[in-house]
Amino acid sequence: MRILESKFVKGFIKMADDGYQLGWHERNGGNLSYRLKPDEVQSIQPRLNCPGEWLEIGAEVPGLAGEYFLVTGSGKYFRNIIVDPEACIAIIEIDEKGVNYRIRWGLVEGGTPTSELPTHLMNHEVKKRVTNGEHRVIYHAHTTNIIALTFVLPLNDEVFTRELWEMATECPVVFPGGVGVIGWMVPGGRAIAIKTAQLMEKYDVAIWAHHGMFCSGADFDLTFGLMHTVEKSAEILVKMLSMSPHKLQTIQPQNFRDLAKDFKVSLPEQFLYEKE
Ligand code: 2HA
Ligand code: ZN
Repeated sequence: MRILESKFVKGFIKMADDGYQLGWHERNGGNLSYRLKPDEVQSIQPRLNCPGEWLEIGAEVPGLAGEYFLVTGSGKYFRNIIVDPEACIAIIEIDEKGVNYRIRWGLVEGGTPTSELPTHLMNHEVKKRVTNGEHRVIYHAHTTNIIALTFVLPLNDEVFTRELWEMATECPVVFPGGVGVIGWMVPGGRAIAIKTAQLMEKYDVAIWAHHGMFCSGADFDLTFGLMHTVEKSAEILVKMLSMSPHKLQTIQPQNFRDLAKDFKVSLPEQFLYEKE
């Protein structure tokens, strides 16, 4: 099967372009990665390039030994992915120890995988384990409204989750586990990868203060939909706070408990605290 005609590559490119169209990927902002299924690796195997040299990931991910990922390239612009995917994205293979990778397809004009490769792969390793292999997509975007909120809300999981849940009834159903938040850190390295992966043990959404968001999911639709829902809710909160610092009415803790029962989701009580 020609790589660019594979369903997973088409889905990846569409998702990247959808994010660009929504304004989440200025310049080279954001990155995306997908863990291939064994039958997808098999279907494209004859079209992969001869293995090149092994390069360091910058993190250890033994749980991903031998896996293949489709990833965006470092410094590449999301807006160019749809017009020239082979120059902007790559398929990489992880070695048997989970410490090196090599490029097997793509980045035809040169380059390396996303600068956030340590965070992507550490998140994948956690999610592969805690979801029994179900999650395959990790997505990082510079979502305007979530970033704006990191300047005015306290940087803790409870406040962010609760305020986002209150802004749209669908939110607690779409992300019943809540969202995790980390304070500002230098991006691109192992330290922020470790912190983010810790949040991914528990959440499908991790917010990086003054930077953006990471989402994890089983497929492109679910992961994009999650990012979109969280960011939409943040947009409503920004609008609400711009009109008034106070709510005249809102969704109350007991309303959430009633919703949880009918929609068969479990909402941790940690997020349903009473406000003064
Ligand atoms: O430039 O978004 O976090 C890519 C990024 C780094
Ligand atoms: Zn970023």
